[in-house]
Amino acid sequence: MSDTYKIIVTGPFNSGKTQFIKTISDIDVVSTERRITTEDRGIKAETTVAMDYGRVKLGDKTIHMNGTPGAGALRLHVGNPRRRDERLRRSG
Ligand SMILES: Nc1nc2c(ncn2[C@@H]2O[C@H](COP(=O)(O)OP(=O)(O)O)[C@@H](O)[C@H]2O)c(=O)[nH]1
Ligand SMILES: [Mg+2]
Repeated sequence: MSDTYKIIVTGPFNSGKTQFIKTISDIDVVSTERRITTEDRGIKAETTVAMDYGRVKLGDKTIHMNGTPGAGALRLHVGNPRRRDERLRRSG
């Protein structure tokens, strides 16, 4: 019988989550990269807006990997409301 695992790859913006999944996945990664239009575009051109998905087989184990958007994007929704409003103003 084969075992199936799911892991969540999470962390701050630009920490290598998407690259990690692309590097170890056996399949073409399902990605949701979109061009950055805020001040962060100076750091990199594209960022994950929904999820990354990849899959790797290790022996008889199948590992599904789900990558989150960077914590900066999540902070827009769950973080300190004052900072969220400030970010929204700055990102237009
Ligand atoms: N030197 C180095 N750069 C990396 C590594 N992983 C990712 N990067 C670079 O770091 C930047 C952010 O990677 P990305 O996967 O888009 O980060 P994410 O925002 O966490 O999904 C990109 O320019 C990558 O090429 C790594 O292991 N070593
Ligand atoms: Mg990413």
